[in-house]
Amino acid sequence: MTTISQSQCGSFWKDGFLRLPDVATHSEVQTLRSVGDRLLREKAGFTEGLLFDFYPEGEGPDKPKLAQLHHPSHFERSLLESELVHRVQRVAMQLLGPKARFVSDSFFHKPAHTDAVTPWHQDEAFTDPRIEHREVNFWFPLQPVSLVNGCMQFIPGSHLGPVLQHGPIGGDPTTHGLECVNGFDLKEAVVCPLELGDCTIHAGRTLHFAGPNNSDAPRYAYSLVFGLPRRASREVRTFPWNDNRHLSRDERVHDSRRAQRNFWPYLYRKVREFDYTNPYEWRLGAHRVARLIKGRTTAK
Ligand SMILES: O=C(O)CCC(=O)C(=O)O
Repeated sequence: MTTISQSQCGSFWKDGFLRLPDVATHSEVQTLRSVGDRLLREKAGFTEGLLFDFYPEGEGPDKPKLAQLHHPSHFERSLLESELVHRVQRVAMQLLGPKARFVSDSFFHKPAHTDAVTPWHQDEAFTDPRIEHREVNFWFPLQPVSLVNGCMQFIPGSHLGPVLQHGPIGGDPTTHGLECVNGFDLKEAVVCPLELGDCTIHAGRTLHFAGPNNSDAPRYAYSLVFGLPRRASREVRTFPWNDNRHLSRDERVHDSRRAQRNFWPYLYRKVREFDYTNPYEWRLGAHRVARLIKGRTTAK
C-alpha cells in the first residue's frame, strides 16, 4: 500500500483520523519491534530527557507505566532509512501536500497488566501555542491491538475545533503526560483495533486515547509524525497547562546541556534537520541564539 484513495483522504479530513490496513510488512514490524525493545532496554535518551514516563517517575526509569522514547532515530539512524518511511511520507504528502516533511518519531511501551491509560489528549496541546503545527501522526502497533491491550480511540471531528483545555494527568504537575479536561463527549469515541502491519493516522488536533493493557504481554507502538513547515500561529492563544510544571525530564535536559553532554551530536542533528527553506525557522533560530547569548552574559 503506497497511496490512499481520494475517499480515504476525504474521510481523514472529515473525521481527523483514518485506519489504514497493510501499510508495513510483518518483517518491517518485527525490525521496529526489536530496535524499540533494544533502545528501551538500553534506556537510550534517558539522560537527555528523550526517554520518560507519561506518569510521575517516582519509581525510576526501570518501572515506567507508559514509557515514551522521543526521537529514537537519533540513536538508530536506520529507522529513517527504511522503505516504510518513504511509503508513509508518500501518504503524508497526499494528506498535507508536497511540502510535508518528517518531524519526529517515538516508541511507546505499556507494560503487561497495567491500568495506566494514555489519557485523552490532542498532540497540539504539548506544543508552543505561538507556533502553528500542521501535522499528521502515523501510529503503528508492534503487535495486534484491541480494547484488551490498549488500541487507539478517537473523537471524530475533534480536529476541526480549537485546542481544548488540558492539564497534567490527575492535576499532578510532575506528570509528563497531559489530559484533556473537558469539552468532548466520550460517547462519540471510535475504537480502532488493528492487525500487525496496519496503522492509524491522526491529525495533530484530533482527540485520542489508548486504554489500559490488560494482556499478558507488553504493548509496543511506533509513531512517525510528518508536518508542513512551521509558521507563526494566526491566533493569539495560550496553553497555560504547560506552565509551572515540575518535570524530571526537563531537569535531565538541563543537566545534560549544562554538562555539554552529547553537544556535538546534538548540534550535528540540529544542522542536519534544520529547514533552511523556511524563513520562519531562521527567525526562531535567531531568537534562540539571542536568548542563549543573553543567558550567558547575565550568568557571568
Ligand atoms: O501509544 C500510545 O499509547 C499513545 C500514542 C499517542 O498518543 C500518540 O502517538 O500521539
